[in-house]
Amino acid sequence: MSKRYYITTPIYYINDVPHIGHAYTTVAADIMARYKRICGYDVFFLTGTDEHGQKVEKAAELQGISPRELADRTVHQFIDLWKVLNISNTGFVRTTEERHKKVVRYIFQKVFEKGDIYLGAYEDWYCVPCETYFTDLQLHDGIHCPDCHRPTEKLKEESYFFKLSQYGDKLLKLLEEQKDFVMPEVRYNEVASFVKGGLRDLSVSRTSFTWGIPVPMKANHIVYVWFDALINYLTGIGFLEDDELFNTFWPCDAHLIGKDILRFHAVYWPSFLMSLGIQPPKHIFAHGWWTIEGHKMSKSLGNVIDPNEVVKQYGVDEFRFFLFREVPFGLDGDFSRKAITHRINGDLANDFGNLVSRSVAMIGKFLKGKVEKPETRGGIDEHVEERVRQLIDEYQKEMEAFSYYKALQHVFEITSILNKYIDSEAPWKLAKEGDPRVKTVLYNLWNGLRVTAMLLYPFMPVKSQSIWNAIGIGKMIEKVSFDEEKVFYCIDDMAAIGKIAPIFPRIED
Ligand code: ME8
Repeated sequence: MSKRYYITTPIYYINDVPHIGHAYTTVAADIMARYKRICGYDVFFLTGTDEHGQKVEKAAELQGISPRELADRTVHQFIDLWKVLNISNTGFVRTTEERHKKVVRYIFQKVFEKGDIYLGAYEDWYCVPCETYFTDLQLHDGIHCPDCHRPTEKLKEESYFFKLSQYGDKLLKLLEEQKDFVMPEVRYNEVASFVKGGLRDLSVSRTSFTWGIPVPMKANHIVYVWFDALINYLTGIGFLEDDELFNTFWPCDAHLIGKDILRFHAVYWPSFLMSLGIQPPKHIFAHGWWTIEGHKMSKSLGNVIDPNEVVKQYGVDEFRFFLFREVPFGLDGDFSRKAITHRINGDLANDFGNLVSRSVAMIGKFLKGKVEKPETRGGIDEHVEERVRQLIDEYQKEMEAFSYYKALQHVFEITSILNKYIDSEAPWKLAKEGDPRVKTVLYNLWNGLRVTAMLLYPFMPVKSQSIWNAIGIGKMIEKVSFDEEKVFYCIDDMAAIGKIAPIFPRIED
């Protein structure tokens, strides 16, 4: 059986247009999906939109349209942005789809029949934007939401409850047995201490609005938007519809999320699944938050970054690359025009772009555009090849752990080694002296570039292909096998390489 990998993004609320934060998680998942595919995995990559709930109902009301109209309008902005960003998702769930509503009703009923959902009454402080209740003790300054700091309102309603309090020990056992269930470690610790603090039953229905999925046994109750939303991870791979697909891909390998929605994914979600007798996901990775030029991104500050604009100005691969080269994945980061310009000019135009153009020019001039298998090899040639091989292994280790930042550091160590190799071996001198080692050095450079482009492929799918084409490789990079390509070789069907336009033009400040 071939290797399988299932990765998801959160499903995004459609009360707002997509911004850099949504792009971040989705590109992160795309990077892993592309990486796993060239490592030989059959990948299912799911994203989608969260279209129910009070927040959406209120946003539609403000615009004077129905929630359905708002959803239909905004969902296209997400779909279009994913095209612009070259997102290679294989599935997309809208929570308003019939196939999803059917799954939610089925699961609610099942958990109810098991005795894990019961009818009770609820009175507490409710935060509408977060769709969450808080106790007096949790409130900030006695009235504000502890998460978003906006005012909460007192709400009393009849409600169905999920017996979350019964799942504390099971969750602790899961956390104990699977130390990488929640990543990175700081988030694992956060979840563990939350669970150790004791869990209260969770309200899983609302009667204060109507935009959502009615509870099967009492239609004036609407299924809590988070109970509804989390289930998309099952709907998307054919739960109740396509057992073969479902059994192939569940349990999910990785849910990628922002740190803001950790508790829903790492506490509630596995508890719902345990109640259903379905295995929990293997990993939940929670990343940090972006600020913009040092400020929190917010509509009122007018600093919300539209990824379409960034792409227009800097290029799609440059944007994708920046997001993961600038900040270790997992930590918070700051987006600024200065920082993205600095990264593009430094890493891409100078270090990598120059390496490509110098190498291509020399292969054109000294070898008539084609590299050949070397006849003589000196110590330094072997050393370079060996070092590159080690760095590829390091890269793979880091990629497996979602350490994209470190993986990219290894890639740029390779470019730095290759740049130094050119300077120290001076192929133009070897050519002038008629020394056959010129072939060896250019062969190593060509191979170094070839593997570097492949290592960058998950981050920069278009540019890496351009580099392969520029160095005479006609293959589609997305179809290759990582293991076959990571060794140094010489190809017979290499196209002769000639002059190329700069692949990474400099950005003027
Ligand atoms: O929470 N920096 O949807 P949402 C980094 N529908 N990432 C950010 C960000 C920022 N400044 N702002 C948002 C929801 N994100 C629910 C999810 S899943 C079953 C339901 C990213 O539209 C980050 O991934 O509010 C965060 O978790 C997600 O957008 C929240 O998107």
